[in-house]
Amino acid sequence: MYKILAVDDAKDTLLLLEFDLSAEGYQVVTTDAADSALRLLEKEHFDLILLDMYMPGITGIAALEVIKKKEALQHIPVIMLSAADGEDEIVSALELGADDYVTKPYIAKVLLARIATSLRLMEKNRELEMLATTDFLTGINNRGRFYELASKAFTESVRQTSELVLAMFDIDLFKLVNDNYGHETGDKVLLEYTQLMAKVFREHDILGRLGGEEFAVCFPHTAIGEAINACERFRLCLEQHAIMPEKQEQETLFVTVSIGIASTGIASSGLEDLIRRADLGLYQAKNTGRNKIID
Ligand code: GH3
Ligand code: MG
Ligand code: MG
Ligand code: MG
Repeated sequence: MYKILAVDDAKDTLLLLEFDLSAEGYQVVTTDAADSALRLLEKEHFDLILLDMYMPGITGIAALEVIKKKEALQHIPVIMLSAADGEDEIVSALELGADDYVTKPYIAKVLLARIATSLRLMEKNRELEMLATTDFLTGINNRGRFYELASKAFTESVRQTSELVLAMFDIDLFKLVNDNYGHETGDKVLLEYTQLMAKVFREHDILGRLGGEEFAVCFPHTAIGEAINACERFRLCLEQHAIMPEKQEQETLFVTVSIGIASTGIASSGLEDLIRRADLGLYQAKNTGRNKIID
């Protein structure tokens, strides 16, 4: 059920909105001031906001600006509601990021149709965002999304002077898996590998598939020793994890992984430098026998 926040200083408008939206099957929360609306938005999730333009205190327009600047809120569709139908007002609301504009007194049928349209677009955007940021085969962050999240975590770690660790993973001799067991089994290995990763690492560690059989994990607020322990746990789990090939006559198979690790602990000049050092470790792991971690 979609949850809509209706904000208007006129009590009669709120009553009408509550009646019309509930009748349509929406969950409605109403409030008569922008500041309390902003507080509600901090605490609860809403799918859409109906926002009056003119209210005493913070105006709807000012609240709209705040909402559209906040990363956590800017994706929520906002429909402005106002008795004012001056063209400049409509244009400025839309320019500030309002998704639609409805004049009061509103016609229930039209308002409901516009709400449905905004919700449909929001769902489409969500779906597109998911497709653009998720790796299709494994369902974890793709390369672009991983670097976006790692970069944010890096900036945060600099601000808080807390340690951040980056680890690069490359499955050993993976080409042989494809050659000996077929591409489908190769895909199955990648999938089980990812599931194992998700199980071993913590919720707030950032996982990503960089491409092919290359993965990365970013550990925010983590000391290098802790990250090495976690990676070692993963390396051992993987080594012991038996995978059933697609063709049943073939024997179970095992894969191993090589890992390079770098930390912001030793004077780090940026995320690129961290990646370069982790890559260097990975390269050394590959060149000195594989199935190991080098920091
Ligand atoms: P190394 O230990 O040196 O990393 O050897 P390797 O065989 O793992 O390295 P190489 O880079 O030569 O081979 C990677 C292979 O990964 C080649 C490619 O066919 C395979 N691969 C990449 N993406 C996928 C995928 O999505 N599915 C499957 N099944 N195989 C993939
Ligand atoms: Mg008003
Ligand atoms: Mg590779
Ligand atoms: Mg490899």
